[in-house]
Amino acid sequence: MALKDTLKQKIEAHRPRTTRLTKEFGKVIIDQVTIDQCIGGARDIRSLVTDISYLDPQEGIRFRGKTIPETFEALPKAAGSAYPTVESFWYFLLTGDVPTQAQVDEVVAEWKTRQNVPSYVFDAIRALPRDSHPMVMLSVGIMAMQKDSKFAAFYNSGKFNKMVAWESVYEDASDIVARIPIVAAFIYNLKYKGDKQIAIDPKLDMGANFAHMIGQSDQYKDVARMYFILHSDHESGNVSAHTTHLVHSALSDPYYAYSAGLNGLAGPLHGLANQEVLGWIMEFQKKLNGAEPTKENVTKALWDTLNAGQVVPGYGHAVLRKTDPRYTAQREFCLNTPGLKDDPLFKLVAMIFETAPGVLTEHGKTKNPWPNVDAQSGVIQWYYGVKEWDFYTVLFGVGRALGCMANITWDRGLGYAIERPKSVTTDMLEKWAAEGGRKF
Ligand code: CMX
Repeated sequence: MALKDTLKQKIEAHRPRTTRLTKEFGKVIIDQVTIDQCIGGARDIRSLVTDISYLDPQEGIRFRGKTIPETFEALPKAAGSAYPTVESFWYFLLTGDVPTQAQVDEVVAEWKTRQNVPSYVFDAIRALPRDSHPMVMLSVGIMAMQKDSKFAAFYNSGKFNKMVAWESVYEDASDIVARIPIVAAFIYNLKYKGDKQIAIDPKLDMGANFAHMIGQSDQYKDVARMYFILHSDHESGNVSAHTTHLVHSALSDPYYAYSAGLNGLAGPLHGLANQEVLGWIMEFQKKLNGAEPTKENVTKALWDTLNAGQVVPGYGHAVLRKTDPRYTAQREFCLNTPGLKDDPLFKLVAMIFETAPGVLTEHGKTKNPWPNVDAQSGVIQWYYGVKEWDFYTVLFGVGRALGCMANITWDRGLGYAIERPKSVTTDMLEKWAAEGGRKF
């Protein structure tokens, strides 16, 4: 059965569960909110629902109930590769089912029909100053495509119907995930390769085609597949996923929503941390002035950063309390790739991994001294020659589109409400503090 038909069945079967929870159990209490959480970024407050992924603080992410190794193991692999195609992962994220090879082939074929990025999108990006950040270019590229939003057209048609609205979100979402690697490759070639563009190869799956379009080797095809899958989704509370969900909750279409999500991903405490990690490493190497990195000089560099009041990029997490399994998956990729495991940059990152948790623990501020996804990702890109590290967050953004788009398709399918938490004043907090809590 085609992906959209399978999804229709799944959404319709799921709807009564959501309806029953709100109608029969809507007043059941599942959490409480402290002043710390109110001032401190709503940390840990259970107020979002998704079945697409779940982040356990100790174990890390599960996509549709599967850990990263289980996901890679279960999904059909790209021809001649140890990694699944991004298209098979998309099917899995949307439906929770491991697709057959025939179902994957259908998605690959479907994405081909959606990859035709209008020329005005490229014109809009080209009109930006060439030294604009590539995340600005990506966000503008997504916004420029909004004109053709099928969801917006459906809303404006006068025939808008909540029960089927998800179908036009699915159409936009599928267009976005199929087109975003094409836009990203365009930005790469525009910014760093003198605007020498490479045409789509219609024979290739998404990851392989992205590798081809940025002029990469065959080996990089698996890097792209792995990278986009690993960065796809991290439940709903992170800045990019939450922003996308929030903006779409006002029935802004997927283009408005994901452009906003990308703007959040571009923050240094979120996705931009992968660029910051490489920047930090390069600065450190400059200071070494040709000397070998050692545990001692890495420790000193970490303390210099902390004593300057800065964060160590790639370390810490708002939810995780152990090494991010996305870090581990990339580290294993490095260890299993001859050449990469002996690469000096990989060795340095491995030494930071040995050193930083101890330094951060001694520093005593962060609740999680372990590395996150961003600590390892740049090394792989660098090794394969993608050395323009301000581009790394764009790669994150291509992957993150999968999770954000799958989530808002389900948001509409289940008719989730416009998001509108309540704010309070400082006077109110002081009053409740004096009274030992708010009286209900
Ligand atoms: N280096 C130095 N200090 C850190 C730190 C780090 N890597 N991580 C956290 N801290 C500090 C915080 O800044 C905070 O300090 P203040 O009390 O002075 O404000 C304190 O430790 C407590 O923070 P926390 O509760 O452990 O962490 P938060 O949930 O507030 O923030 C995160 C989480 C990721 C923003 C933070 O760990 C951080 O800034 N890390 C570095 C940037 C980074 O790698 N971001 C990428 C995260 C993954 C992603 O989204 O891509």
